[in-house]
Amino acid sequence: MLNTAAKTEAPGTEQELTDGFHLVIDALKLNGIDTIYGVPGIPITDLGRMAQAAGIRVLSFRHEQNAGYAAAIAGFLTKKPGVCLTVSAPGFLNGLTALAHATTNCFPMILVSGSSEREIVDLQQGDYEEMDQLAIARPLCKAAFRVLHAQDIGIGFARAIRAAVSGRPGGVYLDLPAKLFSQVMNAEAGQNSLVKVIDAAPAQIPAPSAVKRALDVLKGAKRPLIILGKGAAYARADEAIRSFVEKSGAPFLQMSMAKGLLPDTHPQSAGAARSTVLKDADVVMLIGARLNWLLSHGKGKTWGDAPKKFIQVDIEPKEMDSNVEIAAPLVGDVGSCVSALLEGMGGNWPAPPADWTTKVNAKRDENVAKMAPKLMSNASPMDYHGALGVLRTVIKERPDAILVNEGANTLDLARGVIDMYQPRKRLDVGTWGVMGIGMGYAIAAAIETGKPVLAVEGDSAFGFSGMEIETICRYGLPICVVVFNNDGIYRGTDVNSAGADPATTVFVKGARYDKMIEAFGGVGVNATSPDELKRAVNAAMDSGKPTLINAVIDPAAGSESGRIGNLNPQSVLKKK
Ligand code: OXT
Ligand code: ADP
Ligand code: MG
Repeated sequence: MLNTAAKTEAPGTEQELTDGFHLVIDALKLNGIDTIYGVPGIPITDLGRMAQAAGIRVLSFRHEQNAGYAAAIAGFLTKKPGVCLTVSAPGFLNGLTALAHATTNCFPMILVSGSSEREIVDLQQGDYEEMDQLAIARPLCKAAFRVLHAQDIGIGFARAIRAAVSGRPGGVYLDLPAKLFSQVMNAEAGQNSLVKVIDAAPAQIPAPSAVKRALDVLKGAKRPLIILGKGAAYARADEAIRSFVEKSGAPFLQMSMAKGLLPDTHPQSAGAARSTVLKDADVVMLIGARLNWLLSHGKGKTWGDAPKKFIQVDIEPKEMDSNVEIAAPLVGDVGSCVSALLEGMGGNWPAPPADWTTKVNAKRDENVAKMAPKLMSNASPMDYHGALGVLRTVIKERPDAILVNEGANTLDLARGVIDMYQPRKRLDVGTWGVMGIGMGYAIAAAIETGKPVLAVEGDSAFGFSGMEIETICRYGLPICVVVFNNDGIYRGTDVNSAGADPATTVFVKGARYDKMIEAFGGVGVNATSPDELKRAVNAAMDSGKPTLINAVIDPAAGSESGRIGNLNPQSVLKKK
């Protein structure tokens, strides 16, 4: 049942009317969008209220950036565009980082912002929150549209939805000037102007010749490697991917947000032999993964000197040859490509040479054995491995839970320690390494999946979105936030030898983040040992109550920038 505004006052004619408010809501509902993440304010406060009254879930955040991250990850989790609703100018700008993040990470998201009237903006007459938002958004997203007339709302939303989810998913900006909402039109004409998007993300079927070429290259491999990226996780072709990987017999590497497509404990997993497989593989098959900085651009010492052939499965044709020559480009959606590959493999497929898989498995088992004792550490204050060993067990016992993770050491060490068992359960900083995704991701993960969420946060990372702890308590979400508190960024021991100010990377010593959540009625726990951490996390996951655990980590335990310290420029001048 769509909304209509009111009966006409026009003398002598009985007609039902609708308006921009109602048409926006109808357009969203018609296209199955049932959740909005945002921050109220002029000119969209009433839109949020009316959307809520019409049965759309409207989650109000404390900062638009976090609402935007929630919308972005909602898109990744649901394959429907996540919607972030903001006020004009400052609210819009706060949402931009998330819009750009969604676009960079190929998450479907629509940033809907109220805006000033064109006639005032174009004459720069100094409106309330005046800004040419559409022009500013356009370079940062996949597509950007503005709607000026109520009868165009249907088309506007249809274009935004299709742009967000078709082909390579990404962020879309939709600009709604304030006066649009109160524009009135005939209700029937209004309904007829709405568009239910048909086949918004059409399958992109690969060319049979490309499938054959890819299989020929893979068959010729002596040391094959399959790399699964978050595009493969997004594609929701889990069964086909698993069957393909297992049929190939090749070792596989899962990028951070692809972990769990196959269990990290799978016999073909090479996650714990990363350096070896990247260096020694002679054929590398990328499935929904880019050869960007996370894979050292496919060249240099990470990849060793031995010549390699790359096969790449990607929905974006322009991704091919982005960094190195792709010998077998396979353009299409992961589901269609992997199904075609499976079909082309026929009944039996030659296993990779045993000397390769034996070597990889030996290296993996050696690294796992090396790490094992570290995970038993009972040090207090805790070191990273002791604390992460606890959380590794929690996720193993609760594979349904969603793990949100950000920080530097807290991120990089958790990635290798916490095995994932199911797809789309590990949500983290992604391609840009963005700090601040934590609470928005945790909220959307809880809302969109109904599953319990464990957010493992560096204390600095948590600080970017920590005020959303109130949002989490307000909606009573089953989110357990564990703040790895090492008193600072990377560690808490840096000293400023030049004066009284603290060093640039340290925080208040012994801060008690657990006290924050108590202000909003949540459960706060201070954990100084792995045992205390284990009890607190399990209690939180069992209770489903919003919980914040301040995990006291040794301030000296971290390293600068975690595992990417090499990216820091070094001054060649002698330190004064
Ligand atoms: O094979 P080898 O021998 O090489 O070993 C590898 C694996 O085989 C092995 N491994 C295992 N061994 C045993 N068992 C198991 N299970 C296992 N699994 C793996 O381990 C090694 C390493 O494996 P890994 O991790 O897979 O591989 P590697 O080599 O690390 O992979 C390379 C990369 C690049 C793919 C990987 O490192 C990666 O994905 N890195 C992501 C890095 C990233 O994005 N970091 C976040 C940004 S850092 C920085 O920018 C920060 N800032 C600045 C800032 C940001 N980002 N944003 C904004 C808005 N403002 C500012 C800030 C402020 S981080 C940060 C906060 C930091 O402070 P916090 O307090 O939050 O955090 P703490 O550091 O804890 O204090
Ligand atoms: P990771 O960081 O995990 O390696 P990236 O974000 O670098 O992953 O790469 C994801 C890739 O997946 C992008 O190039 C994107 O075009 C591609 N992609 C996203 N969705 C699909 C899909 N459904 N089918 C095929 N490729 C996809
Ligand atoms: Mg820290």
